[in-house]
Amino acid sequence: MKLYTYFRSGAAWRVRIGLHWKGIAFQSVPINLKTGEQVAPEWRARNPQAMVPALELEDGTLLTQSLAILEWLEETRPNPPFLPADPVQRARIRAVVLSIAADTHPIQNLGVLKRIEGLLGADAARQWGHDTLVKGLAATEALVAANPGPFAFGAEPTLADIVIVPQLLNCRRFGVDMAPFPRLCGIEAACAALPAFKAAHPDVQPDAE
Ligand SMILES: N[C@@H](CCC(=O)N[C@@H](CS)C(=O)NCC(=O)O)C(=O)O
Repeated sequence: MKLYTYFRSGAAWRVRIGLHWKGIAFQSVPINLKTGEQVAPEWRARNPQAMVPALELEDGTLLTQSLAILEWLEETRPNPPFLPADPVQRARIRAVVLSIAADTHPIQNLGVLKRIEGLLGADAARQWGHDTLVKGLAATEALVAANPGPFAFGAEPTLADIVIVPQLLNCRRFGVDMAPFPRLCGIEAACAALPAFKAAHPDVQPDAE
């Protein structure tokens, strides 16, 4: 399998964690978001959304959207699982996932920030990114605060942890003060010790700067 990825992309990072977690060998194919490779006609022809990640299967099928790829992984390789058996827990985990992946990440991704910068300037774009992240973090912290640790939903990591960890590094890049989010920082520390999270970290990717 080939993963079209960028070392700093939070969405690609989610999929890298998922692949390592399931023990699936893959080749990383970097798409450099800084130089605009994602909008080049060759890439847009493959992924009309002009984004990473995308996973190319052995038969050439290209899967896009990190959550769709992770759900495909869970369906085709159920062990070890990302999601518990209990439907209520699964729904609660997916709610945390979507609080980040649907309600926070998309409104402060590279394309959005570039557009704000073009309309209102670099300071406005940076402020927008920062404030959007803080609002999202506060909601996610509250959603998991009462759960047992050390992971978001107890003793085992789940899909929620896969999505939380990349988001926290993104927050640090925007200079967000993490002190008000102790539960999320605890989750990050617990995940940092796991091999799948270590292997997927941006710093150890072939295209890391
Ligand atoms: N919902 C998508 C989001 C993908 C996404 O936002 N990718 C970013 C990197 S994290 C990207 O490719 N951005 C390029 C751009 O905005 O030009 C997913 O989960 O896969």
